[in-house]
Amino acid sequence: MRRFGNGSRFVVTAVFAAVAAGIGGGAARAHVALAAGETQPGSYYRGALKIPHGCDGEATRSIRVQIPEGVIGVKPMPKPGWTLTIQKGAYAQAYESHGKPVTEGVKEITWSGGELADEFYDEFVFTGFVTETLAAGQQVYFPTVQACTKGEARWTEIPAKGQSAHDLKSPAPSLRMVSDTRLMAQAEAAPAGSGSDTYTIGNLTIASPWSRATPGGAKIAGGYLKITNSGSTSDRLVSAATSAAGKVEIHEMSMTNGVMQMRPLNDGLVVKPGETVELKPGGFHMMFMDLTQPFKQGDAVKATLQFENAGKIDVLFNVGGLGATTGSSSEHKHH
Ligand SMILES: [Cu+2]
Repeated sequence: MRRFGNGSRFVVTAVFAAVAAGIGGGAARAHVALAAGETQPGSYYRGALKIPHGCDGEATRSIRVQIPEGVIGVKPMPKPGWTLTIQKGAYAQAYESHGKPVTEGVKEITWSGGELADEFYDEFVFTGFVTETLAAGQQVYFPTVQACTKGEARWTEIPAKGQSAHDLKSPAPSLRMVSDTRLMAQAEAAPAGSGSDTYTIGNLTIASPWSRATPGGAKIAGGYLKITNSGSTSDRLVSAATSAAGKVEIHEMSMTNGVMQMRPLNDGLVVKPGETVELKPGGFHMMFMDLTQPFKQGDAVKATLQFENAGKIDVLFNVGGLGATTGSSSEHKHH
């Protein structure tokens, strides 16, 4: 009964919201927006501005879009029947692209001189690189002015803190930064495997460390292994480090509200006496972050594990293929 009550209240709220939007005028119509509203920092992005209609029935004659800071190397796609102009400018900071500093680039694109009837739909496309100065969870905006035969529509509103884009009449097209944890979570769903390398330090045995090749542009990779404690006291994997990654975290994965999520274990991972703890896809794992270069199949990534009692030990993570479920099939480059 309670559930039902909540459900109907939600429906009522939704109806009110729709009515309110109607009063606002025009807001009930589709917005100018980006076809792909999410991307990963540190990756190339293809932006397609969707133009669902003109201005109050008038045909669209030009589209002008501003490029936000942090999106560099932008190139618009020419469009038959439209004149393309770009405005370049200095970036607020220098970025690195292919090992070279970049300080300026396209800040504004205009497609003009064409005619897109109110009854028709079209897309205006550009590509660019979304730098890692943008963080997951962050949103950037591409204010767009749509000029029509008569009048214009300014898709330039940016939500204030605590405000949602849904509250705005003419929101600027937005792009949300996502981390590739979702990508990882998918990979994590693969079954566990095992390698063949074994390391011993004190009372601990570390078996078959392995990882997976990283898909293009991915900056994180999982690390898997088994730790067996044959001693009589507890130990703890405190941290790990490698020159192959900016940092390494120890993660736990869990289902929360039907969504696979991972969180760092800031106190490390305890291995009780007589126990084996397995770091595997879908469970505890190490997360190599800010990779200095992609992990390729056949690589052996050296990392130092730090245990509270047993101390430090260097191990090699054998990198399997993209869909690898084990490191054992990969070449062993050591010895
Ligand atoms: Cu993780």
